[in-house]
Amino acid sequence: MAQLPVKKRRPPRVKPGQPANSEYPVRFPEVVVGLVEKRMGTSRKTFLTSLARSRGFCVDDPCSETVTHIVSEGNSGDEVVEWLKKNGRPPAEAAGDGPALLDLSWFTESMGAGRPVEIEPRHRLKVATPAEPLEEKGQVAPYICQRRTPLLHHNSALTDALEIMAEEAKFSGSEVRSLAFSRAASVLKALPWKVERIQQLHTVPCIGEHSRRILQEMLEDGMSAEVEKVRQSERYRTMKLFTKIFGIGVKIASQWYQEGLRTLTDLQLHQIKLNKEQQAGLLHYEDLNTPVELWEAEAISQVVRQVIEQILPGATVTLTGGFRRGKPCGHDVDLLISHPSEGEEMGLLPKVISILDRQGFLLYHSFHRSSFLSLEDEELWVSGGSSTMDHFERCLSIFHLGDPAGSRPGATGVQKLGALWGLARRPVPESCAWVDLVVTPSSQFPFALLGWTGSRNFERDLRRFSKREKKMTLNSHGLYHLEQKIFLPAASEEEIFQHLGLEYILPEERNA
Ligand code: 8DG
Ligand code: CA
Ligand code: CA
Repeated sequence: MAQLPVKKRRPPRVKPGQPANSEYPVRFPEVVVGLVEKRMGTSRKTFLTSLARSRGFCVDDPCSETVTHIVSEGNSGDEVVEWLKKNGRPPAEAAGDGPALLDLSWFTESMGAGRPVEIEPRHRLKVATPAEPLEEKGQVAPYICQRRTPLLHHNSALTDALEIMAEEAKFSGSEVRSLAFSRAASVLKALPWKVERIQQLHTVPCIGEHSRRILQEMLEDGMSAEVEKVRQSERYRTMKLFTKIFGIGVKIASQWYQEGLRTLTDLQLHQIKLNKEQQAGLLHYEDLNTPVELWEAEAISQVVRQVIEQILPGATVTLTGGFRRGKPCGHDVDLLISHPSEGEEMGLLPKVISILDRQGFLLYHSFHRSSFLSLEDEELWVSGGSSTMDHFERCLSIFHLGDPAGSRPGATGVQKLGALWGLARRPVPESCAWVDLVVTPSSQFPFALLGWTGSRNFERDLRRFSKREKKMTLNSHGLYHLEQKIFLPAASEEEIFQHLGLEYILPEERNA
């Protein structure tokens, strides 16, 4: 897809008497390098300056306010701070607020790569007296599963903008670009402080060039023209409308858009063929896109619990997904069903569905038999082993939440749920919600719980971390060591984190 026009950044001012940056076009306006002369010497500094400029880098006096990356050779961090102070840089700034203090290794790697490489801890010079809290100095872990990401954070205007860009990239079929924006949004959610200047992000990982440009616009102008253009575009709005129909992905929505369809009525007028799940999604479009509230999710859990209790006493029903992460509402309800004695859960779900259906709770359901053969099945671990799709017995259903008076004739189940409306403090209109019912054997329960709690970004990185850093495959069925060829059993989520050498992250801290 063609790139949207991007607001041009003015290159930093050149001080009188300094060699001009303008001899070569500036390719990375967000990075301004300052080379510290101490121990480097004048001639080497001149040589490195020319080299950097010929590669499109901006180089300025290390004591200038525009400098974002201060590079030195053969000095300790404290020596550089001292030198900067002597040469006119205020102490607080010299000690690390804003520009990163870097070893020459960052510079040489960047020259080699032909672009500013991401700053890693090994590049940074250690300063004995930090002037800022650690987080401000960029001590942010690179993987989402190593960070605590609360539901409420300090940077929602910025993350909203990046998430629109991520969504737009997904609508354009670019998963890679979408993920890059999503990762940048996730890292901002984990910062325990509000970003006010782009310079504060120089040591924060996972923020690519495009995200940085958007953030810079947002921080300087309070809005991003590029994001606004996406938000207003007919394509983005139509794609959003269509992909909110359950079972409609980017491919179909995009095809409809290209055929000139723009509204839900257009789909009906053109007699578009839909499968049963999509028909149900379209039929209840409004209701299903009205967020489910926590108390509704709890009422549904309670109904399922009561039905299960009749069939298999001792079975458990756990509310997972966003609600377990502390969200007050969600797009659906994710319920995990299990039983402490392995095997007892087999054959339970069809019976539960049949009772719920008889009692008038289900407006739609589709049952998926377990496609799980055994843990020893190599396919589950080696190729595609960390896919988010799992193999549990499962039922996707639309729950009728009914009306409080139970006015639907003969719908006793709805009346029962009506009694549960007692949980609500205000009148409840007739409504419905998607409910995912998933059955897991008890030995896999902790893995399923971890997998279904989300967020999707958290799960993706947890699996990426397991594979890359630990040579293990993690999915909702278990954890497998690819080199030792052994399974690592766990009785709780905490044990899974332990196997992976990670600090335990509470569900409420997984809102990446
Ligand atoms: P929301 O409903 O509150 O909007 O968000 P959510 O609860 O975080 O998202 P979700 O789409 O309901 O997904 C919940 C988690 O379930 C998510 O981390 C992905 C995970 N999940 C699995 N296996 C499978 C699977 O086979 N299909 C789907 N759709 N999700 C799965 O672990
Ligand atoms: Ca959910
Ligand atoms: Ca779900």
